[in-house]
Amino acid sequence: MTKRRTQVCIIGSGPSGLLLGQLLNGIGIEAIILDRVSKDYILGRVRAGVLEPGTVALLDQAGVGKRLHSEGLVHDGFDIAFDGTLHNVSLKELTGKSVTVYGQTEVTRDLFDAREACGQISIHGVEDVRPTDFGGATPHVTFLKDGVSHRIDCDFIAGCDGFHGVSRHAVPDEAIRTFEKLYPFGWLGILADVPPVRHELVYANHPRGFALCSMRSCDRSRYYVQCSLEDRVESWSDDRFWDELRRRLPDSVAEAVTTGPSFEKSIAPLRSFVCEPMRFGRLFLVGDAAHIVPPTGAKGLNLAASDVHYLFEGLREFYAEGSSGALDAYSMRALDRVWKAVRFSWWMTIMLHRFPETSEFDQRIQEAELHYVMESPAGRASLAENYVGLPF
Ligand code: RFL
Ligand code: PHB
Repeated sequence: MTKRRTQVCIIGSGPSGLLLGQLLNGIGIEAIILDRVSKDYILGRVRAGVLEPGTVALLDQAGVGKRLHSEGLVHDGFDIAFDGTLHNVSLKELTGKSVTVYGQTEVTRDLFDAREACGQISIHGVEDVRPTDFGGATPHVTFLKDGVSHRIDCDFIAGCDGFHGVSRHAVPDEAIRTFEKLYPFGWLGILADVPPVRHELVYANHPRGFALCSMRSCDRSRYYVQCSLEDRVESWSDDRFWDELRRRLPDSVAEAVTTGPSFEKSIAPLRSFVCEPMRFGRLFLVGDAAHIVPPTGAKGLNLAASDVHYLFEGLREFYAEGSSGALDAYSMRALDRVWKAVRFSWWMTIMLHRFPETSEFDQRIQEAELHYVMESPAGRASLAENYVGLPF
């Protein structure tokens, strides 16, 4: 068994792990990052697209904001479509803030580049990763790489290994509580190199189901339609997808959609999940390892960023001042913001999707909610305040 030592062992090289690593590097704290898959595999995942201003500020703090500011698209609002009409939500007027459309793939690429430039150690292709002894003062992580056993001793373990990772499962059942809600549908998403239909996002509520028009750049579009959980990607030809998308949009928008061949097509189920607490001795869960939200509120990546902020502040204080106050507060501070984003994502999801077997009463309630939110200045302000992200 080979042995080494670091200050923070980070499990997972997604946006949470990489961002935490970069912030720590900026103040001279050493971290080793482990991931079971390769960098190319991670960069091949198509996920989030909308960054809150707080996330952008944190990426700036980590020194990786340059390309984001030159290539990201600043959006001052978005549209909600229902009853065949577009209703604009002006984030700028309602909150004074904007969001930035810049794909998670690009955020991750920038973080990988920065990590390579600073020469910190990342190990990919690891197996059988085990966070161990985190209840005491001498935690360590063991893993296999190319059949050889390794051990990393550290001060802290950051479990940034996503919903299917090992960190959460390393915690004894009696020490953790989980909360989960599954939604009876998924999102079928495509990427295509065609200009976006509008310069801002369109979230559409339609009798045939939800649809979302998003983008990655001025010539790359990201579109989604609500689909059944039984649907298979193979049964959705590009033509079928474009037809279905256009049917769910107001006529004026549908007519303006530019179609073309898709180069990515996938189905994601929708889920809300939270585990409590998010800290177990010297093991901290961060991002999707601790919580999942349906993508309707565009919150998953942004919540990962706020967790990273709280943990980074705790570690900074610990190493600079020898105080564990902010580390002790990590779980409480993170969960307070997590539950508010879980609530917002759930609310956007139930307001905008068609549920199988909805009663006429529930349908009328959904319609009344949409009308109320869009007509009431207080309703719009609440929507906008949550969409740009609550403070952290
Ligand atoms: P990630 O990105 O899942 O990264 C976790 C990393 O941990 C590694 N890993 C392990 N490493 C070592 N040992 C193990 N045993 C390991 N198990 C796992 C994995 O290989 C991976 O590299 O979690 P992180 O960093 O917390 O980041 C969270 C975000 O990725 C996530 O919240 C968002 O992408 C969620 N999400 C979306 N969020 C939005 O804000 N807007 C969106 O439009 C949006 N679309 C999506 C999404 C998530 C999706 N998933 C999870 C399939 C669309 C999809 C399809
Ligand atoms: C995306 O561009 O992938 C995206 C944008 C907004 C959402 C969800 C996904 O709410």
